[in-house]
Amino acid sequence: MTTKTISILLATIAAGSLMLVASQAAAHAKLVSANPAPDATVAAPRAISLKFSERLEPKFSGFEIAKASGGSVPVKTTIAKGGAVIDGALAAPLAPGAYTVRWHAVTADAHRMNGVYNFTVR
Ligand SMILES: [Cu+2]
Repeated sequence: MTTKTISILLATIAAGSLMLVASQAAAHAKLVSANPAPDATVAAPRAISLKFSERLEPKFSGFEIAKASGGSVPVKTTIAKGGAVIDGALAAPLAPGAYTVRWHAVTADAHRMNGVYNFTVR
């Protein structure tokens, strides 16, 4: 093999693995939208809702909410069977301040994804 042939071969392999990564990523749950939205400042929400790109496994998907100043916030999460939305019901409206949402989502292919975002209650 010439050096040119080898470099073409390597470029082909690199392109192939990029495509593989892209197709695997497409099968993973991504956060599509949320209410309150990431980095938003909102009036005290009664509920928090996260929408994903894929159907989720309800047993293994959910989220927690923490106050930036410390301490977690009780939230009961539910997912409709075959659904891509995690709904979180709050026992009480949130007090003014900064909050962090930590979500975990498992899709039908058993891949677990995690994410974190913040919002502020005015
Ligand atoms: Cu996956």
